[in-house]
Amino acid sequence: MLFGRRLKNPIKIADKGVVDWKYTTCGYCSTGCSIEVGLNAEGKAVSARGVGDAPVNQGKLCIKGIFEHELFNSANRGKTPLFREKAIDPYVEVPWDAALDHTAAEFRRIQEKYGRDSIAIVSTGQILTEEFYTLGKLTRGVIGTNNYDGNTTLCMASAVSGYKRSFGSDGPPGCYDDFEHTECLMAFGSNLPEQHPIIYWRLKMALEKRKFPVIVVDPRVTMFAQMADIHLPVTPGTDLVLLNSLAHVILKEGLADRAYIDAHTSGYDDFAALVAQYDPITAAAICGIDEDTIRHVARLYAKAGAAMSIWTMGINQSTHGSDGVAAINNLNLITGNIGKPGGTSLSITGQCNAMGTREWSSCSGLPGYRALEKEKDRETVGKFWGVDPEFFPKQRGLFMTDIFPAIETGQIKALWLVATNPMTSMPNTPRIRKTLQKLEFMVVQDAYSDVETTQYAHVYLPAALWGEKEGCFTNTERRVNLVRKVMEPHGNAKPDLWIFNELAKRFEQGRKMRFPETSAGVFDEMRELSRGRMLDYSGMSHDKIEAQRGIQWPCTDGAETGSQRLYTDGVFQYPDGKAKLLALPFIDNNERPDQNFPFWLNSGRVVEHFHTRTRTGKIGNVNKFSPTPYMEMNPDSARELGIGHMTYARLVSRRGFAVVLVQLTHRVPHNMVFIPFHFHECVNRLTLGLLDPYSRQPAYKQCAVKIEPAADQLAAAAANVAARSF
Ligand SMILES: Nc1nc2c(c(=O)[nH]1)N[C@H]1C(S)=C(S)[C@@H](COP(=O)(O)OP(=O)(O)OC[C@H]3O[C@@H](n4cnc5c(=O)[nH]c(N)nc54)[C@H](O)[C@@H]3O)O[C@H]1N2
Ligand SMILES: Nc1nc2c(c(=O)[nH]1)N[C@H]1C(S)=C(S)[C@@H](COP(=O)(O)OP(=O)(O)OC[C@H]3O[C@@H](n4cnc5c(=O)[nH]c(N)nc54)[C@H](O)[C@@H]3O)O[C@H]1N2
Ligand code: SF4
Ligand SMILES: [Mo]
Repeated sequence: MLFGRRLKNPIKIADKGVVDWKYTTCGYCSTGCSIEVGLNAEGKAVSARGVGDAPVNQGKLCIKGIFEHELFNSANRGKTPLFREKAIDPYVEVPWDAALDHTAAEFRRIQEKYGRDSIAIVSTGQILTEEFYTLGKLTRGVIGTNNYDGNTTLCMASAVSGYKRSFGSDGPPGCYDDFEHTECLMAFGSNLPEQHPIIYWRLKMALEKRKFPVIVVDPRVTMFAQMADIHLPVTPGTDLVLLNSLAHVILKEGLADRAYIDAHTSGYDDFAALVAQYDPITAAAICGIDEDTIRHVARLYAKAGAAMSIWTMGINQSTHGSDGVAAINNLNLITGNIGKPGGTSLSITGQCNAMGTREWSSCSGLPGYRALEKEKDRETVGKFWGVDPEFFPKQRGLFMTDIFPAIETGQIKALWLVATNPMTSMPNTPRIRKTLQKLEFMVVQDAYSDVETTQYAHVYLPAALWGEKEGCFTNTERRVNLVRKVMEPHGNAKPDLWIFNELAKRFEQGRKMRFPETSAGVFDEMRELSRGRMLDYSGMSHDKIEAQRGIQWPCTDGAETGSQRLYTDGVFQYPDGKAKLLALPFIDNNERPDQNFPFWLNSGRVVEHFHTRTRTGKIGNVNKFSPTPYMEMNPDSARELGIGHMTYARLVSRRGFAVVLVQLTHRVPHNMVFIPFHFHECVNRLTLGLLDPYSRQPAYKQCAVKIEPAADQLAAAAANVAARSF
């Protein structure tokens, strides 16, 4: 007799006819998985697989990575530059020369008429590091506007700011290997299983070998919260109160690491005086976590031999984003958990190369974590590039979130968007639409011609996508990995590096400077500029990076490989070598639910989609699992309002309204709804986006809405379909 599998049809893996596998690095999230793309005999990309000996993903990929090769042939890729005189005219196709000549001429005209800073450049966390470096050189050294920033202000700015305030520099100090050593993990506002599935898999692997407590702080019962040992459903926007209270208990009960505090930190007295005010009873009333649980978690964390914290957007996207990050750093400093295996403060980054832009794009300063404010840094970079240091501004200009209001007031007349789609991703998009219509000149440089912003632009420049060009990405654990060119660019699209170099040639100053044509040439410049610095790249080369499947900085010249952790010697980047313990009072400044707008509106992501869906919305094998904008709503609140499962509801905020399909679930509490932000004309029509005072990052996760059943369900369904199409 035959049993089991032998009775069933054997599993057949279709032979896709792969004749060549090409090494590259995933272009979606910051996990940094090594991928191989399979090409068939005709040179078509037909498959993708994880790289088995890659330290990050060890052969695994998430659903986005598995189907990433399908991007090469996805719909509505930009094929050729587009141009129109007025933003209401139809576009015409033009050759590259014409598009670039016109762009450079318009930039010059506008700068001559309104001043150097009347042009704004907003980039991304999704192009290659060599491209970031070159865009920085073009912006800082040639075009010379100070209003230059990236979408990382929507994403990582609070982490950057918190790291700088605590440690004297940006740079996540830990690594994934810390899961193997930690004795307690606390995650704040991070939905790791969906947003960083392979980092989550690393955590699960560590937990299979050795049990340690996992504590998840999130107002929603996410997939991560469901697997946690302790879930703390914090009141939105009050993590800072919880963190101050944890510190309160640790100090009061004598659980702090006094030796570490004395040797490696400053500011203890002010910090201790501040947290003394956050006793668990007072804190519980604000943050919604009961006093006993606060005490229990504080003891668990402080008594663990090594404890680590990770966090993502639940912390960063808040009016206390930067303070929240600094408070997490405080927690780890007072327990001696920085720079040791399993003890760290690890910001989980967002986009594939959000780290690359922080390190090299010059958005907030100069390359290699240099500051515009420092004369020595201006001189070093000026000399290296062949630019008069006096040409550089002496402090950073506007953040992305301040650039749009400056367009409204007429201070900024031209905007160049590189790989970002603010018409869907910025808060309060009805206002962004009106803002973009005020521009005299706008350029969109994107891999897709149907990106919503193209509707408001004068010039569209089609960019080559990940895998159609070569260069580096840096991931969450500071690992520099290599994207090899797998495929020729689609149609007449060009790599961003080529576009930046061609534009540089169209300015007199650019012709005097050196702009290497190849990304390896650019990488050589970065190596030189990084030599001896914290983010030392001097021991890396493209080939060495590929051979090791990624190298963590610092990697000094001659070193065999990189370094897993920062601050292992307890020496920080402040002049006195000490980290700062910061006193962080909580100021309740969010828009909160009230009688008129009784629900918290929370927003975030789902595993299948990436951001504004320009890519994942076109990959059938991904889109089919999450094709429709929807809202998570608590069944009890829905019943009270007469709203049924899978019916449409109308949400109203003080900014606007949106119609969404309702999914009833206890994942969200009674007074909260959650909407993935991936869909155009949906959640960001409602969001307020109050800004963090340090990082200028919007508080996307907290605003107030009211909800009613949609009167006309058929019309609502039609609107819903429109929101998911391109
Ligand atoms: N599939 C997929 N993966 C991605 C992305 C994607 O678009 N799709 N994007 C990448 C990028 S750029 C980023 S930045 C990351 C984002 O990764 P995550 O930050 O993990 O994802 P989000 O869903 O935005 O938000 C995480 C959680 O924050 C919680 N939250 C809301 N308010 C609060 C609060 O006040 N306190 C706390 N503690 N938590 C709160 C939300 O309930 C939500 O569950 O993901 C990256 N990975
Ligand atoms: N409500 C709400 N809003 C949010 C968030 C939230 O949690 N809630 N999260 C925020 C966060 S964390 C982020 S990071 C932002 C993301 O916001 P955006 O940056 O606006 O989102 P993307 O869709 O990733 O836009 C990137 C664009 O780059 C293009 N692109 C991809 N690769 C390349 C390339 O190599 N070259 C060029 N030139 N173009 C390329 C893509 O086609 C896409 O149009 O959204 C923010 N908005
Ligand atoms: S986890 Fe992130 S980097 Fe890895 S395959 Fe998925 S999207 Fe790509
Ligand atoms: Mo992000």
